[in-house]
Amino acid sequence: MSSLPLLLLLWALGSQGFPATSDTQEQDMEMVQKYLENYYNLKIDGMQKKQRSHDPLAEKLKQMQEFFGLKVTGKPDAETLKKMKQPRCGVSDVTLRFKLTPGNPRWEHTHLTYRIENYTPDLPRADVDHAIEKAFQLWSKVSPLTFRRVFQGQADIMLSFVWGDHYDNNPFYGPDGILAHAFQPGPGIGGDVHFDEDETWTSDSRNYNLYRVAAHELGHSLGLSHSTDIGALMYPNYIFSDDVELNQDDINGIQAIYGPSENPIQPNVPQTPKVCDNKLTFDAITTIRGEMMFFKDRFYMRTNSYYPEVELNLISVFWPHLPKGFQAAYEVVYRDEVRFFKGNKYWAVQGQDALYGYPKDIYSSFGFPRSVKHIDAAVSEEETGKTYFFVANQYWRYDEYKRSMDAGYPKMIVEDFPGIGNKVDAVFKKDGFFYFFHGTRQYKFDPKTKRILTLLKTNSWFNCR
Ligand code: 2NI
Ligand code: ZN
Ligand code: ZN
Repeated sequence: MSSLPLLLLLWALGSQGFPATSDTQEQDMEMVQKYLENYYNLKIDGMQKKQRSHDPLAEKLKQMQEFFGLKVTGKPDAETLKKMKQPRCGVSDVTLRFKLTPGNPRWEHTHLTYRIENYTPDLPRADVDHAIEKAFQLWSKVSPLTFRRVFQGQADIMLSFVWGDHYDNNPFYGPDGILAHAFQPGPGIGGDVHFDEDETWTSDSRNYNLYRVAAHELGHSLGLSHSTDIGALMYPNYIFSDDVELNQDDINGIQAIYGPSENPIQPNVPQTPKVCDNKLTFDAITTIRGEMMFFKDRFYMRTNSYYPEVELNLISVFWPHLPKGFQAAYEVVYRDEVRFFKGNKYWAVQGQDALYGYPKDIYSSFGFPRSVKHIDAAVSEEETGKTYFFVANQYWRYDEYKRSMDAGYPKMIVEDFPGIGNKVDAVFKKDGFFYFFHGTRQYKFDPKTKRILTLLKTNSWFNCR
């Protein structure tokens, strides 16, 4: 870093009432600039004149202060400097999406107690106990915190079912809307969780699953605020899905407050896909009623012609009971049906409705031999009613009208689709062309000439810059 931007910075700060005279102040300013460059993507152009309306440093400072729940002044005040000097994780804060509770409240002890003060009539008591215990375990597994249940007296975290006005200035208003709330760490009511008794609490997929809501509320009890990561438990909206788990963003959040867990191995933590990441890969892709839908883990990405931005959401928002991590998907347009494959099973949907009687197995329905354990990719041609199934380096052709596998299959992929490699992750057909996906590559293929027309990034459909 040349000295010109730093001088500019000193002048900029000086003009806001922070005269940079002593050596330590100068070092502080250098530290502030480095910090914002590292974690907030600050770029100070050496030639740029400071404009009153646009002060990139103050903007980034505000962003950082908001992120850490500090007073948002846009100035490197004592609190801000103190925060910047603390040990931290090397990941840029711009990529982190969790938020800490303003003021940064945290428990000063790591061995916490909890007490279940009363029960809901909606569930057997054992189910309530179990849901709460599991919710605590999610957080203790990834942090230095431990939770011990007590049966009388005061506990750090008191959990209760209450309704309407329950005298904490945060009344509930009947079913739906606000399901529960929790207080930030602190003495007395701090950390406590109130579940709205006007909700129906469940231990299954019906609204509202107590385990899921408890897991979210405990995040607040421990000092987390809502996250903008749609895959995070701390995302503000309740969305049912079969498993309740913390994702990487929740873990980043809790560890930003309490440091890492004593057992640092956290295998296979779910992450929310980044649609414009060059390394994005897909599990499956299909057309659906004129739109394209891309699948990855628990998420779908959807594009359509009237809205420029790609939509990222949980598969369970549309189809709560489909599994995550499909391996293939295709649409049969004349039946208005989309089929999803995972292992040797498949599911079928019509728009938002999952069809009855699924999953079925691929052997009796399509005539695959038992040696086929899963389908890598599938696509159906509207014009011919032929469906192509890709399995390792071979493909099969199925007739949707005759409902049988065509004779002469499987064939080698390389015979009829030369150049696309010998494994396909996902495929769809659009305007007469096949689009094959493998890893971070996408091939536009012309079936008439049997040639690859272009090599594309996997996320070429998402309007990424
Ligand atoms: C949503 C709304 C709510 C309480 C809890 C949730 C929620 C969100 C995500 C998950 C589970 C539950 C997950 N995964 O009440 C309305 C807003 N309030 C007061 C809160 O956010 N409280 O936490
Ligand atoms: Zn309350
Ligand atoms: Zn919440």
